[in-house]
Amino acid sequence: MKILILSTPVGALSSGIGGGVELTIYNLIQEMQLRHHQVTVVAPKGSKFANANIIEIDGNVHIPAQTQTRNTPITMPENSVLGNMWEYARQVQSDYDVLVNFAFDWLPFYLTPFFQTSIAHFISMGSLSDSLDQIMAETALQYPDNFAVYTQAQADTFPFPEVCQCLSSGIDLSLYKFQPSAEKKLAWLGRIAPEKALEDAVKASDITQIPLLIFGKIQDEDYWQNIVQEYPNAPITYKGFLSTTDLQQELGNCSALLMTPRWIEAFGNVAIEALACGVPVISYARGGPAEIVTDGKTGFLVTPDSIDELVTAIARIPQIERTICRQIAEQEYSLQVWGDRFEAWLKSLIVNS
Ligand code: HBI
Repeated sequence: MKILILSTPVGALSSGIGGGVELTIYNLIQEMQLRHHQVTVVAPKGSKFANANIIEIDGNVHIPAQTQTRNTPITMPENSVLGNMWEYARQVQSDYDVLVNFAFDWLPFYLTPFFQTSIAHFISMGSLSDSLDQIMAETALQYPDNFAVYTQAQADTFPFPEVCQCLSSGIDLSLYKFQPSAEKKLAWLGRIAPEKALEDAVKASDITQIPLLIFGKIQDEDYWQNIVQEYPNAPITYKGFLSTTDLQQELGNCSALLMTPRWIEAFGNVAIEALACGVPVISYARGGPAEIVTDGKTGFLVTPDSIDELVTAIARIPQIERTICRQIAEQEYSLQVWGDRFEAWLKSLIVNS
């Protein structure tokens, strides 16, 4: 297949602003190239990925949808990078068998009927706005095979769950080394922004006085500063936005990963990264992580927003077998298994002209 991937307009690939969708796009490129498909990526200027064919597009990035309210009108910045990306796609579409959209934005959905080449829409978050839900639902009505998500929990947040293909996610397990034992440290991993509720993990660290290592891009500086000021005695260390190689080394040395999503996390790639290192996951029973973690086996699922239950679960970490965590990652979340599902979906959309 000749595949054209259109990235998120919120930031350049490898900036970390795109969060989990950056990892998904990177993995898709690797997996499809392994399968001898031709892959080209259209992304904002400054995007860079190892061994990927990236077409960099100029223009202004979009406001992250999760910072808006449900009825915020759709905005198109002047010289929108998204508009420019899709103008490029319009011009070259006949060179490709399928286009894959990763933008969580109004335009690509609206454009679907105007394109001759099939557009596969991969939705990377749960429902965030009424106007986006509406344009997606209208498009899904006409193109019911063209919508895929990570999890059923994510699909259920939209008015069209019945047409969503749940592809789950996967990671390159060869990049993650299993560590059979760990120090008495906790980890938190992800974009540092309100919807991820880092403050809950910091509070749990403050209560237990167990060191908490924090990894990820600081997307909201004020939010981060408020947490630091509110919990001066919490034993937290900000480790930065590390490469996978460095991240997995540090993460694997932790006794558990804390996941505290305030929103319906579409998947939670960080959960399978932890499991791949043998690290149990303690998460709010909400969204994607609730479908990834098996309570009592690969970690613990606690009542959403209950810090007391986080603390109780932290005391139970020794009950989890770290080898089981790695085994589950290998059985359920390898790139091969995920790549097969994604490839089958794309193939199903190619209209042999
Ligand atoms: N916001 N407007 C907009 N468009 C996106 O593609 C987008 C976003 N916010 C976050 C985001 N993508 C990714 O970080 C998540 O899909 C993972």
